[in-house]
Amino acid sequence: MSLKEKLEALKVSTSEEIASVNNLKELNEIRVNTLGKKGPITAALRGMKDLSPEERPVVGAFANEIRDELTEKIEARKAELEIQTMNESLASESIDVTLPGKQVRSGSRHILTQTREEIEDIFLGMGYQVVEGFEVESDHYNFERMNLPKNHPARDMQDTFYISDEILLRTHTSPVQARTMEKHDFSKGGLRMISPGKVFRRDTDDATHSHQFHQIEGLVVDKNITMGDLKGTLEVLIKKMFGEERSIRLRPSYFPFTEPSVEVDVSCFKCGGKGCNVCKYTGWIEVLGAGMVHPDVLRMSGIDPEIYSGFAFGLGQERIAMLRYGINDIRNFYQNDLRFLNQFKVSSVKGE
Ligand code: 2NL
Repeated sequence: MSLKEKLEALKVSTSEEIASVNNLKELNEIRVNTLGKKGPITAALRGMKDLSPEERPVVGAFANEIRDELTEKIEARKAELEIQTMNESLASESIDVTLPGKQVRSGSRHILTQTREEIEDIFLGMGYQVVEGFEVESDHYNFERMNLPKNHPARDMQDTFYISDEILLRTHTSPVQARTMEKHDFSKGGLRMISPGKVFRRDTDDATHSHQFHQIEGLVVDKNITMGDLKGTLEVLIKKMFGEERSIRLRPSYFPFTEPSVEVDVSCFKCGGKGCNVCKYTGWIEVLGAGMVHPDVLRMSGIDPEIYSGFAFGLGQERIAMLRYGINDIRNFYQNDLRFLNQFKVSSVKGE
């Protein structure tokens, strides 16, 4: 058999093999065995040195032709087999798009957080700043600067968590206001602020008392601030929290840090003021305490009470939420019972 005949036979047998092969691995083996360095075509091209100079270009061209033809056939078969492999895997790997999806269990802001944010929004809308401070405070800022004398019962070990003689867990958020007041630059205008946060009192927990609760205090100091400003501001707050139909009432009271001091009542939102079990047949419900900032408290923060005056108030977030939602045990807020919390579930995306 001449070299040309051998090459012709190789072309025929390899073409048959390519056509009948059924996977990419075997096809690759054919390519390596036929066209590779150790394959018959390479060998044929090497054997040309034994041919006559006339035959050499003819056989060389023929060998190249066969190599190109087989390469093309292998590439074409490779493309076919790739599509076939893909179709087979698509057929075996099916997905059921009708299966129900995995449920996403979303959380929600706690009802006390919702209450705080609602109150913050009301005051932000009136140009107040929201200021947070320390939960661990000094006796000086917590009591002394609020005009509570050394022998005042609130300063007793029985009522306050002391860390040392001078350091304690704050019993109200007033120290935040004292710290803000003394830093405020009144040449740039008055101060309008609220301070929300945790406060601590040495109480035995029951349905209406907790040793730790959440307070929001408010403070306005400027020239010409009057009791009228206090009443108008609290009326806005209370109507937004309890309904536009509500009215408020101020009763005289006493706090060491305000003079005069008042307790603030809202007209009963259940009976409208006629008298019922919620308002204990008085028509009114006490919601917070307030007053005009005591001149000594202003003076201790470096503010001249002859030029400036102010009002302040303090409310319990728990009390407001208990009244609004008819919650009768303060401990519900802290037990993380989902049956309680889920009653106040709202979308975690604000405004949705
Ligand atoms: C309550 C109600 C109140 C204040 C808090 C306050 C803060 C400064 C100056 C004066 Cl910096 N007062 N806060 C005033 C009145 C009432 O809380 O029932 N407290 C026992």
